[in-house]
Amino acid sequence: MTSKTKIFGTSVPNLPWENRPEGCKAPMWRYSGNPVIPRNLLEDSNSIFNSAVVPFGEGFAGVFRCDDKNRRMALHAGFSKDGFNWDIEPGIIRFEGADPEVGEWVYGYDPRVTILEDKYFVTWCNGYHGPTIGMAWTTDFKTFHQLENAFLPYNRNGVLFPEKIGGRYAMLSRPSDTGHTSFGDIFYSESPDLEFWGRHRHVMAPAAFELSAWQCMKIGAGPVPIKTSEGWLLLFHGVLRSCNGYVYSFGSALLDLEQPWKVLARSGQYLISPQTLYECAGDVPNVAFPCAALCDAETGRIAVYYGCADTVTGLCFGYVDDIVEFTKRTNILK
Ligand code: BMA
Repeated sequence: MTSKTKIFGTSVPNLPWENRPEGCKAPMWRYSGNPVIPRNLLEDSNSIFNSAVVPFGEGFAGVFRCDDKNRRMALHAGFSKDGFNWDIEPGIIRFEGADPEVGEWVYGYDPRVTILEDKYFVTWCNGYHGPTIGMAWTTDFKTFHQLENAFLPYNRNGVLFPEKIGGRYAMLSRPSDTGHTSFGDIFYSESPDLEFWGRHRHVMAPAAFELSAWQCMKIGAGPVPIKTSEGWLLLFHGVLRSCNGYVYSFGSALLDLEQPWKVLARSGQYLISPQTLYECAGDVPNVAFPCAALCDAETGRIAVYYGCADTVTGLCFGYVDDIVEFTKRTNILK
């Protein structure tokens, strides 16, 4: 099958995949074997979720958020031949080479991995007098070279674009506070060298409650944006404050290819909201939090890894054509 929407990227014919279940009309559907990664894959893990994977060698590699049984948040490398069965290293990633001021490990969570030029860049929520965006690169998922933090605290959901835009490196992020932030807009920043970030631009605010309640309290970028002929396809999480706490769902937006702070379309409906038992029950109930997408440019297939209830990792699937059509059909922008 060839898609109408072109994905500018590589073919990943072996991406983990399951066909759309019979009778399902939704643009994305869940893997029947979810959760794809259980909470106790490591002997000492309390939970494994909000994690990032990329094609690597003949298979896949990733950076995983594993909270341990002390409930400390840390990052672990992992490898897989098929994207379903993962071997996660029991030891936490020790980032090397940073200025000691920045390199002192406090905590790390919610990683993203971007393939950029000839390296794999990791961005994550890094403890430095509060949460901010940590950065490192690797070529083998064994040695990780740490860079300066991209921003001042407090910030979360730093997501690096997979190429320079207008001659500069580009990142989305979500300024926040020290705690369970009750606000949050997505911003765009540029850098000439991956160290100094500026030219900050506003991308999206939460939606009006009356328009799209699942994303009315705060929003944050999810997986690395996917470059398509219709714009950058961004999956993002949105939060609703219910009488029973926060509810995390995710939807989609299309951003201008040259000026990604300009939003072309934004879904009013969610793609996935917490509905299954593993999304609704766990350490933090009612959370679907995407951090990675594998795409096969050849067929337009997309596989998304998302954290479920801050406890396990789920996998869901869709075609780029259906997700782009859905984004436009349910668009809430005037
Ligand atoms: C956010 C982050 C995520 C988490 C979510 C729900 O603020 O801490 O890691 O999945 O809350 O608890």
